[in-house]
Amino acid sequence: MAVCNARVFILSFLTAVIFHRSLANVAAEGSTSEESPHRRFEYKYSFKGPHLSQSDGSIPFWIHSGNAIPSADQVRITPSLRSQRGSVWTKNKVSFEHWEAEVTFRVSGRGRMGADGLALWFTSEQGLDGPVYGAADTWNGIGVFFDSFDNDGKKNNPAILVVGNNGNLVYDHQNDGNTQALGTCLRDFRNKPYPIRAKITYYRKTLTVFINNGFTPDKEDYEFCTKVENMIIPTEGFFGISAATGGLADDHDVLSFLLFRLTEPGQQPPSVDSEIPKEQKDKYQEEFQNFQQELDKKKEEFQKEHPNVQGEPMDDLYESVNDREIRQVFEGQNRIHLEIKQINRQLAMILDEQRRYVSVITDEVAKKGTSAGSGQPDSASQQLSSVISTQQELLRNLNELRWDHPENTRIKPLKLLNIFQMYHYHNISVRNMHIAMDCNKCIIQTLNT
Ligand SMILES: [Ca+2]
Ligand SMILES: [Ca+2]
Repeated sequence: MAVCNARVFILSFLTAVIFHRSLANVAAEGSTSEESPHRRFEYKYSFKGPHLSQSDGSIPFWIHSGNAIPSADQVRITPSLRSQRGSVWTKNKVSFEHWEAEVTFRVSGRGRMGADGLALWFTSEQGLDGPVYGAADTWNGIGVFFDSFDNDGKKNNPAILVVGNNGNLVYDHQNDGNTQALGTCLRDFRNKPYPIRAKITYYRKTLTVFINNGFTPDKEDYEFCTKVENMIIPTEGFFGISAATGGLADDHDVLSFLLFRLTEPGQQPPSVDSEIPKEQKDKYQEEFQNFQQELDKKKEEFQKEHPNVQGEPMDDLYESVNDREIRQVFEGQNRIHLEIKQINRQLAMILDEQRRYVSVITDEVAKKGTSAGSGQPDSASQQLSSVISTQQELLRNLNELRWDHPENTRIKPLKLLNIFQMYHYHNISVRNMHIAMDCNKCIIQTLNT
């Protein structure tokens, strides 16, 4: 009897477990479409400052070729010289089913137009050198191109395009890959106040490109650029960034490349230890220790050379060239803004004074008019009337000027030229107002004598 009871108990327990699990599955399946995938940073396929390169000029886990120059806080893929080609590639192949890459870069040059552009790659082989933005043609995989130069003259560059290739396609450079692009969007990515950020997601066979156009310091300010569905890419391949210049030349600087492995919700992301063979782990450990020792040595040297700054946080001591330029521009704008505010206050004071003078003059004229009796107006009072109407005109202009003031319209960033023009205009106006005021004083004195 006891055995029978136990069986019934086990059976009902199992039924409950199965029922519960199936409910859980239904819930999980119903919600997978909204849940975002698990995201894990992959340092072996990434680089970023402030210690991007090692003392020998190499980038840990990456190789660079051509004219690329790695430094502590960026990789200059090409300098702004004619006919340059450079690239960086992961040393090892990546075989993630889903991934996301975040790339931060600047394309800058003195010309109104630049060339040729920058490309992000995921390809079955490293395209170390070649004619497609500094990398090999007839690649197998995908390229996301930031095409600066308008080769076909259709006025549709700078543009961003996604081009897939199975190893047979020759890139149509002369037509800016027009007929080969699987997705495209127009974005001017050159000479922006902040670095451009591109986020490329390959998830469930869909490739999506988001762009942060470098107008704000907000890192998450991404806009949708393009999406390619049912995109088949090699199951394993190398990530790369390449760039090239032509007759025109831009600096193509990459500040960071960060790779994330995506795992669908409900699936267990593989543990880090299980996927790295022991010998490789030892090698990385050794590389890391060397790097650490070198860093400590550098720190010591720095502290010896700069005994005064010991103990201060290291990050505060440095400022990159770009940070400095942006800071200077903003400080300059701020100063001009304050000056214009000051001028506006002066204008308000002058306006008040003008009103007072006009009323005094009007009173005086009225008095003289009554004392002269009801006869014909003499030439003196006619002159005074014309002075008064001029004064009223002046008052009206002043009022309009105040309402045109940037305080009322809000200064738009980077319209420095306009602000300078406004500044000079206001300055001249203030000088004229002062002359007008002196003139008023003369008139009142004349009237009183
Ligand atoms: Ca082009
Ligand atoms: Ca074009």
